[in-house]
Amino acid sequence: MFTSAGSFEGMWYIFVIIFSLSRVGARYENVNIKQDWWETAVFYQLNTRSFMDSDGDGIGDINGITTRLDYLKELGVDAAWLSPIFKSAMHDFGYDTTDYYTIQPEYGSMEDFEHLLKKANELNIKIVLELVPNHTSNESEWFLKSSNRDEYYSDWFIWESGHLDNMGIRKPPNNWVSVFRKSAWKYMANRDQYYLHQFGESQPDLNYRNPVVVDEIKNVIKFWLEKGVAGLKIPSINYLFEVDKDLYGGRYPDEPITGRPGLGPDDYVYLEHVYTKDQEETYDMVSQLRDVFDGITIRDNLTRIMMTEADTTIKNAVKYYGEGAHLGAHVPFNLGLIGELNKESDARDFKYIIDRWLTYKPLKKPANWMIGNHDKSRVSSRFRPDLVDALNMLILLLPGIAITYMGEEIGMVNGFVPWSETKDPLACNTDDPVNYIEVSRDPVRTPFQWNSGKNGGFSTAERTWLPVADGYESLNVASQRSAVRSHYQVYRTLTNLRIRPAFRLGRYESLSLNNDVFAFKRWYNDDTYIIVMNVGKRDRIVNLTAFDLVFGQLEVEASSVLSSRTYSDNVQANRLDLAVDEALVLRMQV
Ligand SMILES: *[C@@H]1O[C@H](CO)[C@@H](O)[C@H](O)[C@H]1NC(C)=O
Ligand SMILES: *[C@@H]1O[C@H](CO)[C@@H](O)[C@H](O)[C@H]1NC(C)=O
Ligand SMILES: *[C@@H]1O[C@H](CO)[C@@H](O)[C@H](O)[C@H]1NC(C)=O
Ligand SMILES: CC(=O)N[C@H]1CO[C@H](CO)[C@@H](O)[C@@H]1O
Ligand SMILES: [Ca+2]
Ligand SMILES: [Ca+2]
Repeated sequence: MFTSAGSFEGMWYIFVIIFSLSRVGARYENVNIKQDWWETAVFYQLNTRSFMDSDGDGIGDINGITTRLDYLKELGVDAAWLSPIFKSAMHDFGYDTTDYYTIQPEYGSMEDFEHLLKKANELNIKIVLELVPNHTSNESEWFLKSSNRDEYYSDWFIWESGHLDNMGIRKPPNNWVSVFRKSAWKYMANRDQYYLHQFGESQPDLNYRNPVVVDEIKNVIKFWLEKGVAGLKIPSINYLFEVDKDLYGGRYPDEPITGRPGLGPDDYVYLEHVYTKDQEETYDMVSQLRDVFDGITIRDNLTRIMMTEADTTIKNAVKYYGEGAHLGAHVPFNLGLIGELNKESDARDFKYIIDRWLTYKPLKKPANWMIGNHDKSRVSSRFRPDLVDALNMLILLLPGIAITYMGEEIGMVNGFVPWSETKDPLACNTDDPVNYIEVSRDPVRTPFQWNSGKNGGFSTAERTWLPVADGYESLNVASQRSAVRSHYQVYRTLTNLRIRPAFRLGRYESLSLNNDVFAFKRWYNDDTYIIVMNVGKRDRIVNLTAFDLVFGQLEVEASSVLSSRTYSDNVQANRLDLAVDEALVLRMQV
């Protein structure tokens, strides 16, 4: 449904036509620039389980999302990306799929999902789903058949025999360690072999050297695109392939030891992952999968996008854009702001990490910016609550695509989840009721805070799947919506601003004005903006005339919640005082 050509008519391209007189001389410019829907979109990552519970079982669901689409519209979101909703054994909350063609029953039915698509389509909000292709669940039919050596499925996973040591004890094939700690190999008695799992024990890796597996994954992609989703997000894409064992006499080689102090052989970072990550074959596979998206794009005359996530080096990360005719992902995630900036970062670090992506990415491809996700500590907690507005200014006003993890628009903080209620397998695998907190991802997955009512308005249940974070009585959508100044109000102002040509099409230049103040300029013809933020620990005075052609007075378009400035105030370019965490969007007056 919703795939017939023309049903998205009028959204195919945003035409921006600007006639303007240049300041020097009377040169007449006629700019006609085509932008496809996704190239400057605001994406919103919804953790399905935690967004909105419609039936009172304490677990978020699809109908819950449908009832809150108007909230996304109000925020200025163009596309919602839903964390995994396919049928799952739920050991890793959807990242362990049992059936790629079915919806997890506790989230709803296929009809519920189709209804969501229809409603979203009416509001002009695109829906992107998450597909986890590196592994299935150990409870998937594919894996169960494979472990029973079913002829068709036998070679769908990575099976190895291991060996007996000199005491006659069975040992795994090699020293590989899983991302979730301990050996990446698990013995299955019925097959008398080990299977590889790069993540949890319940997540056996699929065998991408088997063309039948590749075909099946392509069918899954087709199935969901034909249903009408606007794209798919694929996590951990750089784990798809392991080294070709035929190059090593038919045995997977040990990975070298990093030699970093304080680590044991159970720790993932104990090893250098030269044989299990970032293998060269991955880029060709991405290009093959991209062809499936493009096939449907052409058929329906509506671009379907592929978003990929790979935690890797900058040079590997930008390879996912593809090269020449060998196209890669539309949106290869830029994890720099999430992974490399924190409360200790100064203005130079901000400039370095932001400019790095723009430097390495292919010139004509759009950049993308995200500051939070379901795996990393909340922005309020990882930085400071008062820096939330500055960081939202970054992701929404830098050139390209913006991606917000739900709750960052109101500055939600990490929840506290006691050991007894801990659900994240990464935390449970520590077997450590004290230090689990350092790796647990539950605190960023606590229920969304809608209002000051029971369970923050998320659910009517007695108990929610994870406890609602403390402080929800004051930190919630309802209170920020009715406040004159709030993170929510700033976020909405920013999504409105980014529609202007200077942000959609304009050029970019950045400066660290000193160690504490980062600033960037966006401009299109005569329309010039400066976004300036004090990320340091003391008040500073800066001189914005350090930017070329910036002088005189600037007008405030947006300001962080605690700033002394408000909309339409004027500031002097050559002398601007900024309090700690203060951030401003300024427009040059001509
Ligand atoms: C594709 O859609 C756009 C916008 O609706 C339209 O202008 C264009 O003619 C369409 N192209 C084809 C081949 O149908
Ligand atoms: C799947 O793995 C989990 C975690 O190791 C285990 O508890 C469960 O019994 C396994 N299920 C099957 C069907 O092997
Ligand atoms: C700001 O910089 C400009 C250009 O370097 C300089 O002329 C001006 O005096 C500076 N303003 C202040 C207040 O220092
Ligand atoms: C950022 C991201 O998508 N992380 C996921 C990577 O894959 C593992 C296992 O599938 C998940 O647990 C992570 O959440
Ligand atoms: Ca529910
Ligand atoms: Ca793999």
